[in-house]
Amino acid sequence: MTKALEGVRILDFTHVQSGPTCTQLLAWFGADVIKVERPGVGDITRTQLQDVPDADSLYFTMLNSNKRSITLDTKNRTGMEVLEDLVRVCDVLVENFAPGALARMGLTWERIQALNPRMIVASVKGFGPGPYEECKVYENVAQCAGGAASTTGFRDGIPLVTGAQIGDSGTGLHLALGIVTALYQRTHTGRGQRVDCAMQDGVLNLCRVKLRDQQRLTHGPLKEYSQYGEGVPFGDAVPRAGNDSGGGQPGRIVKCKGWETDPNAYLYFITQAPVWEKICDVIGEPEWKTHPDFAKPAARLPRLTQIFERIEQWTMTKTKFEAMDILNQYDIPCGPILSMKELAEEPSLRATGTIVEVEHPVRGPYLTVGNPIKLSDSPTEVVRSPLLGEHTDEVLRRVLSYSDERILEVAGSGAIGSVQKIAAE
Ligand code: CAO
Repeated sequence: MTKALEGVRILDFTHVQSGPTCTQLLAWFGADVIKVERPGVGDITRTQLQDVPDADSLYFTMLNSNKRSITLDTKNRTGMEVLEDLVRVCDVLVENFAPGALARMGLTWERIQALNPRMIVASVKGFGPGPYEECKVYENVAQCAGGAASTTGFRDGIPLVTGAQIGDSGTGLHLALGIVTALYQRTHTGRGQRVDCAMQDGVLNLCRVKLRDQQRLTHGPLKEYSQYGEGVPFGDAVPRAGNDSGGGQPGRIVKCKGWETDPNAYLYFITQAPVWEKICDVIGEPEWKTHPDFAKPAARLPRLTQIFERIEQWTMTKTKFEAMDILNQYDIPCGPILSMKELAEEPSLRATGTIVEVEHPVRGPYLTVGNPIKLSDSPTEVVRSPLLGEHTDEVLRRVLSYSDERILEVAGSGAIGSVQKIAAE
C-alpha cells in the first residue's frame, strides 16, 4: 500500500521538539525524512534526560521515528557542498534553528531558490517579526508569551504552564499543515514558498477562546466563570479560571472514591444544559429540576459552587470509572483524569496504534505515542528512531548518487565524522 506523502523528500534540519514533531508526522505519512545532524553530537535531545546509559534518550526516540539520520558538518566547506546537493534533490527543508542561523550557514532564501526553485522552506521560530523576533524560545516561554500561562491556573495563584506541549508540539503541528498546504499549492504553481510558524502565534491560536473572552469582558462579567458566582469582580484582562469549562456549559473537576490516596481519582463533570434533569436524578436532587434557583442555566450560574459540591458528594461514592459508566448511560459528558500509567496500559490505545511499543537496538523496547491522525489509505507503521549518522552512507550513495571516490573525498574532509554502518534490521 502506498503512503500519502510517498515521493516527498524532506531535508530535516530540526532539533529538540517543535521541528522534530512536524517531521515525524510527515514521515508517518510516508515522506522520506533525512535528518541532518552535527557529527559526533547530533540532536541535543539524544543525550538529554537519558534514562539508559549510552542509549538515545526517550526524548529523542519518541520524536524521531521513521526518519533517516545523516551526520554533516555544515560549517565544513565539503559539508556545505553536500548540503547544497541535498537541497537540490529535496522537496522541503524544515528547520527550527535560532533566528538567523540558517542564513549564517549560507542558506538564505535566495540561495535556496537558486539551487531549487521548487523547495519549500519551513521554519519554526519563537516569535514572528516584531520586538522579540531575535529571541531564542523554548516551550514554556511560548506558553507564557502566547497567552496560555496568564489564563491557566487558579485566580488566587500564580500563572501556570500546562503539561501539554502546546508551544513545541503544537507549533510542529501547525507547521506540518503549512507544509502539506504548500506542497499542494506547488502542484499548481510549480514554485516553492516559505512556511513560517511562530510559537507565540501557535499558542495564541490554541488560546483562541481566551481572546474571545477578552472581548466579551468589555460587555460585562464572564458569567460562566466561577468567580462570577463567587461575587469576585473582574479586572480588565481575562482571569485564570481554574478548571472551569471554556465553553458555555459549566464544568469542574470533582473528587472520586479514593481521592485521599490517589492523586488522579478525579473526574471532569460537565453540567450540560440538555441533560440537567438527568444530572438531578443521578445525584439525588430531583427537586432541582423544577426549583427556580436551579431549573434554568442562568439561575444556576451564581450557584455553581453549591451545585458542584453536591455533584462531588455523589462522585466521591464512586470510582472515576464507575462514575463514568453511570453518567455515560445518560449522555452526561464527563471524563476520568487518566494518569500516564493508565494511558500507557490502556488496551484500546494499543489496539489503535496510538500507543506503540517499538524495539530499539541499543535501548531495547520502549513506548511511544503513534500517529494520532489515522488515514484509511495510508496507515502508519512506527519505525524506531535512527542512530546518529546511521544512514549517512546510504543517503550519499542512493539519494545523491555519489561515487565511491566522492564518498571517500567527503569522508576525508571531516564533513561527516565517522560514519556508522548498521545493517538494516
Ligand atoms: N553542522 C554545523 N553547525 C550546525 C549544524 C550542523 N549540522 N546544525 C546546527 N549547527 C549550528 C547552527 O549553524 C548554529 O550556529 P551559529 O549560531 O554559529 O549560526 C548553532 O549550531 C546553534 O543553533 P541554534 O542557535 O539553533 O541552537 P541553540 O542550542 O543555541 O538554540 C533553540 C536552541 C531551540 C533555543 C533555538 O534553536 C531556537 O530558538 N529555535 C527556534 C524556536 C524553537 O524551535 N524552539 C523550540 C525548541 S523545542 O523546545
